[in-house]
Parts: sequence; structure tokens; C-alpha cells
Amino acid sequence: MAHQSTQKPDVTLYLVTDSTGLEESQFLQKVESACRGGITLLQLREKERSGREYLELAQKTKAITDAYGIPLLIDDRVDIALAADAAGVHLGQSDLPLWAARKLLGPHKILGATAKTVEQALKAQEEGADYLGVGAIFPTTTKVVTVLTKVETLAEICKTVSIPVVAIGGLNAQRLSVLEQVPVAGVSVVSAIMKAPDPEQAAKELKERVLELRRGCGR
Ligand code: TZP
Ligand code: MG
Repeated sequence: MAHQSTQKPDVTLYLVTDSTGLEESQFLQKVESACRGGITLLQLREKERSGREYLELAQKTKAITDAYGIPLLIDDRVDIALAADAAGVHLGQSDLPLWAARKLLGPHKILGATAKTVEQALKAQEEGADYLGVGAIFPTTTKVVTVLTKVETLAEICKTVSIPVVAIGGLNAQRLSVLEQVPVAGVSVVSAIMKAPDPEQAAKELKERVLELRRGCGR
């Protein structure tokens, strides 16, 4: 059995970024606004940049998240995470296997994994994942290849694993009510913050809602 990281990420409100259609300065402003609004974790998610561009944006993003004490994770790319000295990576089912990522990253970095079934969730936990992203719970307008995950499956995963589980996909403040009674550790969003007119305010509202939900489950 692989080991989880020595770091325990706070996944309460987890922003996954999308810089599509934004000038770099606009993007970084949104990131900073979300940080002010109280996000607890940030994943830089870039699918179309070269390695060099991805690293440059990671360094600029990290300058902001560091100032707010928010860990920065990198989607897909262990090399970029290491070069930028990010807090860790998020890996999907077709990225590097978790054991290989852990081997490269060492014991202190955060390893997140996508899981859509109880089997995948258990395997990821076994391989040392520190948290699981589960979804898409609702159809999403963010560019992603994904299938929907039932709320019942999400609940089953939460009951089965001991690492934190985060719901993702089409979630916003209104839709969070589907998670009442589902013991998720947190919620992950892209559009609800990145496309909000005021990301700071959107993050504040979402965080309040997530904390309320968790209290509803006695956590
Ligand atoms: N993985 C599953 S759904 C999704 C990812 C990266 C995108 C979620 O984006 P949004 O805008 O919060 O629906
Ligand atoms: Mg991936």
C-alpha cells in the first residue's frame, strides 16, 4: 500500500482554473479575486499550452496563491509541478499512474486523482491519492471529456474511502443542494468562479454554502 502525502490538503472550496479566452492579466486577476474570496485549494488546468507556457503561467499563478497561503496543484503534469515547486498534481485515469507520480514527487507533495467509480476510488486511495475528485455531477460547459457520475455513486465513494472526496462538474451555489446528506469534504468548481462577474463574491458565497452543507452532515 502506497502512502498518502505528509501534507493534508484543505479541499473545502477547490478552484480549478480555465484561462480560455482570457488575457493573462485578466486570468491572474480572477485568480487573485478568488483567493481573496477564500478558496482553499487551486488547480491550474491548462490543456493547450506548451510545457514552457504552462510553466510560466504556473510560476505567475504561484506568486499569487503563495501570497494567500493557498496550495497550488498542477493538472496532468508532474514535470511542471516539480519545476514550479507547486504543492502537487491532479491526475486523471489516463495520466501517469499515481505510484509513478509519487515516485517522482516524493512523500511531501499532494496527489489528487479523478475517480468515477468505487473501484477507481479504492485503487487511487491504495496508490497514495490524497484526495479524490468525483464527477461530473452535472453536465458542464467547461472543456472536458467526462461522463456524468450519479450522486449515489458519489455518496458510495465517500462512504468507502477514508481520504477527502470532492464533488465536481456543473456545480454552483444553487445546485449544491443535491449534496445535502452527501458527506463530501469539499466542492470543486470552474465556471462558478472563473465566469462569475465577481469571483471574490462568488467564492465567498460558495464557501459559506459548502460549510453549511458540511455542518448538515455533522462535519
Ligand atoms: N472534471 C469533471 S467536470 C470538470 C472537470 C475538470 C469541469 C467542471 O467545470 P464546471 O465549470 O465547474 O462545470
Ligand atoms: Mg488529466
